[in-house]
Amino acid sequence: MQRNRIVIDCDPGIDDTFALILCIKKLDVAGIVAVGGNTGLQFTSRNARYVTELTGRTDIPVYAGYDQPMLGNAVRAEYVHGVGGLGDLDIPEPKKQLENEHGVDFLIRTFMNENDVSLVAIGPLTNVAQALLKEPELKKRIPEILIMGGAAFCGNQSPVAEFNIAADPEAAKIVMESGIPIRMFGLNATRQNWMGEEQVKELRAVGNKVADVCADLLSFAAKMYGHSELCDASTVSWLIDPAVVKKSLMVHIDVETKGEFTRGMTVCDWRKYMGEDPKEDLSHEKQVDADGKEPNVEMAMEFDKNRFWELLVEALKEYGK
Ligand SMILES: [Ca+2]
Repeated sequence: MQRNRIVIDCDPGIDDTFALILCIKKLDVAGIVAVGGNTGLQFTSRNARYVTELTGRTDIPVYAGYDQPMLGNAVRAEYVHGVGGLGDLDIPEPKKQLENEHGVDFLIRTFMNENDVSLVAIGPLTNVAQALLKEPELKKRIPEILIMGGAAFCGNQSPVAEFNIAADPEAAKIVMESGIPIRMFGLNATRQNWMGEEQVKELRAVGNKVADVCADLLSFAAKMYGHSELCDASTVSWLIDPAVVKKSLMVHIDVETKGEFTRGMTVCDWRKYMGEDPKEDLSHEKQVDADGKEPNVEMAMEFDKNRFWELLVEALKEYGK
């Protein structure tokens, strides 16, 4: 079932900002919760408020959640997003204030009282896991979580772990084992979306303030790394236009929390797919799934980056001149 009303838990972040801009224009955003991730909570919660001002939607409440992961030290990605999280943008201190309620309490209040709201989680899963621990009934109330995180194969924070999961593996494990239907957009899908200087020009051509900020952010990423995958924006586009994901597979995923080399890995059980598709199978023979665990995640496998780009540019044009 396609739902339009969402709550976004995020750590803006360059690609989070694109995701917020897309969602605010195309969906009904009930609230935004900030989490520490790409950078510290002081910046992610500021940046979320900045985006509501940029988009003229200061009516959307912004909440601060947790800054630190459930265990261990915080992992940051300031080398990707800049210390303040928005590249080299010099953003004004927002006039909009944070809500007084804690982000976790907002998540609990919203999902315990409202039906048909989807949860979009595009940062470390700390807030979501803390909410599930604080209110055990919550797992029966959240109809779906769309997650940017994990990887079918290769990681980025480590050879096997993706950043959002590696930043709080215990939280990811709690969410993954909650029984809540999960759609996951991992690195295997984001890596199909390479946006660079060519796309910066297209964003500039839109000619409004929101698109200009997007152009500045993408330009920062393109200068640093040659491209951006716009991971979080790619992820939320799945909610707005399901056809951007051309193929997805139901798979059982466990989160590794202990491994010497593999902490934060999303361990995907592909055994039942072996023998079906040579792209996902080197053995070409069906393997026995000895664990018999049911799939708990719908994982994006093939992404239509052209369709995504059309959707993004269309949304930016809708912000007007
Ligand atoms: Ca993010």
